[in-house]
Amino acid sequence: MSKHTEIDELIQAIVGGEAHLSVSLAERLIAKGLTIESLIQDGLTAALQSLNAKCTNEEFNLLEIVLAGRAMMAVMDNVVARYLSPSKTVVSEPDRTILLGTIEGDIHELGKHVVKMLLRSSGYRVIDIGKDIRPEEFVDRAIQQNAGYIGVSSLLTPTIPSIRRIKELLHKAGREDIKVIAGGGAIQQTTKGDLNVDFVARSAFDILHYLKNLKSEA
Ligand code: B12
Repeated sequence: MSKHTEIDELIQAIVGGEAHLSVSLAERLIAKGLTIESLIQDGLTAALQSLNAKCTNEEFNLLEIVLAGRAMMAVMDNVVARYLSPSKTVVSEPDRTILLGTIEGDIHELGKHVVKMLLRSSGYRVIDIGKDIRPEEFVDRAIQQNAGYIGVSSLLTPTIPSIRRIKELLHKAGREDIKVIAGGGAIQQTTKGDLNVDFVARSAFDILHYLKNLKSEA
């Protein structure tokens, strides 16, 4: 069976909420040489995205979406976690510390979990402050925790004004040195100017490339 067909099979298993099957299909794909990046993007994220139509005001199938989310997380915890390099010594310096949360009005957090896992396995100190978080809290907590970065996740378009506020508040506090990175479905078509942030990540891996580039520029 081609890798392409097997990814489709994995997508079907996740959409069907079959956690055990999803884990074994993902393991087989990795054993055949699929990269972790492709597993996350073309398998896990694509599976959840295909549930788009089940998550509208007209049709809202909570059970189906929740089961698919669990199957996705089972693959993250049982397969992806094993293949990511074990977290190196975590340094709590600002340029290795990221405060991560989902913006106010939004309770989506599967994408945030993926980002957290990837960053931690790359040696970053990640402070996850949860979902439905006010811009003020992002800023206060980032300052308290001595974080060099704020990672803000959003899957709902109406949250954009709140995202824009984070940088305004940082400016008021005289802390524009803290960089704001936004990611998540709702904002992938926007620019950093639209969101008033330093970087818009198109995927969880994008933030790793961004941080690496910043380091090599420094
Ligand atoms: C799962 C899901 C839910 C679940 C969430 C479960 C959970 N615990 O997270 C539940 C059922 C609760 C839910 C609820 C709702 N949902 Co919903 N949901 C989805 C769905 C199907 C998948 C999202 C998902 O988890 N994808 C998988 C993850 C891995 O992908 P991701 O989040 O995009 O993350 C990737 C990247 O974007 C990136 N990333 C994400 N965040 C960040 C942050 C940083 C810093 C970085 C660097 C990267 C990054 O990393 C990830 C991996 O690459 C989407 C459909 C879609 N097309 O996305 C709708 C969707 C997001 N939902 C939608 C809606 C409308 C709702 C509801 C309002 C529905 C309702 N009628 O109540 C409520 C929202 C309630 C609220 N106040 O938040 C809309 C949003 C439309 C819009 N643009 O505003 C969508 C797009 C569906 C649609 N019909 O269009 N939903």
